[in-house]
Amino acid sequence: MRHQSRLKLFIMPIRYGSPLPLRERDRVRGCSAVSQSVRPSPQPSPVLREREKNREGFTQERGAALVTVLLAVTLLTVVVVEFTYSAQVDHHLTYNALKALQATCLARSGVNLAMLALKKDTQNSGIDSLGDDWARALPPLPAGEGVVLVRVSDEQSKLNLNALRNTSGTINGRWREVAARLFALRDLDPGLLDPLLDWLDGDDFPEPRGAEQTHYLSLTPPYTPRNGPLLTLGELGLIEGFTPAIRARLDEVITVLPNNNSKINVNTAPLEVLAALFPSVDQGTLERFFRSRVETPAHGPNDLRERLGFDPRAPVDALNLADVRSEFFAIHALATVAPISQGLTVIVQRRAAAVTPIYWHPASLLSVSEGTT
Ligand SMILES: [Ca+2]
Ligand SMILES: [Ca+2]
Repeated sequence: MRHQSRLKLFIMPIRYGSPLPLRERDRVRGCSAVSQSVRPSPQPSPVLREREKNREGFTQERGAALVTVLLAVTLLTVVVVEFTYSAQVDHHLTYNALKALQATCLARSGVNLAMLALKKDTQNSGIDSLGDDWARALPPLPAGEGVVLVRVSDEQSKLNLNALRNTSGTINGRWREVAARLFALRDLDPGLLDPLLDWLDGDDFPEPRGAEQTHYLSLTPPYTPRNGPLLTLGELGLIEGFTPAIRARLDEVITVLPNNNSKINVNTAPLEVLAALFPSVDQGTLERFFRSRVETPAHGPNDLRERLGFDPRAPVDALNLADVRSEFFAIHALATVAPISQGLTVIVQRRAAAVTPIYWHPASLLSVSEGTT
């Protein structure tokens, strides 16, 4: 019986269709794998080789297509990024242009407001002084999205360079002396006046240290002197010797006006201009007048003569170059519509109750701030 049961157990695993125990089945599979590995591999048929070759070719084509797609995606990404950047730049440019236009319009509105103040001032008194409404420093005025700062200054508080030239084209000796004293007070060589006078006068004969057409035609590039009234203060840069540094030192005491008969307003002129105009008046008297004129401006030639200590009956030539009212003013406007600021300076002429702009130019922020002090 024991032998029969052992034989039965031995026979059972090899019976067809009967399940093998797991351990036995793995052993049989292992033997089969070993037997397969040691079995010599048969030579692939030509059909299999062709199929294998096709499969490799297909794999290579798929790789090339993937690279192409990646390149296309990269290029599209670059184009989209560039387009987005350009769109943003265009947006900022348009935004800034709009704000600049708004700021310019606001600055022009500020100029119109100052012109109205100058027009109304004619109804108040017959004199112009630093105590007038137009001369007051107003706070910045809000308007819509922006703010505008407006200041008015008296152009006749300065020496008008065109007054050095008579209408006939000759040089005015009295104004020449005033200019020479003013240059000296500013620590500038009065010899600088010579090329300026040659630029203004109608002849072609140079002053001792001057320069006429022959000199300017020898420059690179060559140009000819005006031989007439200056059109702008910037024209000084064309005149021999007037470097930017020298022009900067004269900036607060000289101007260019179309009228060569304009006088200096003693109620608004800087102390140096008064000293150049009245060299015979001692410094103490001039300073007392300078300090008192805001509260008590000079009302006319006789009042000025008395306050400066002149003899009531003695002729004083300098009094003929002085005035107590003004015809020319400069309006400085600085408008800001964030983030853009625009500056504007306008020279206006006031006749009776009419105020007319005669010269507009964009002003740098620096020049506007200077005009506001
Ligand atoms: Ca000349
Ligand atoms: Ca000359």
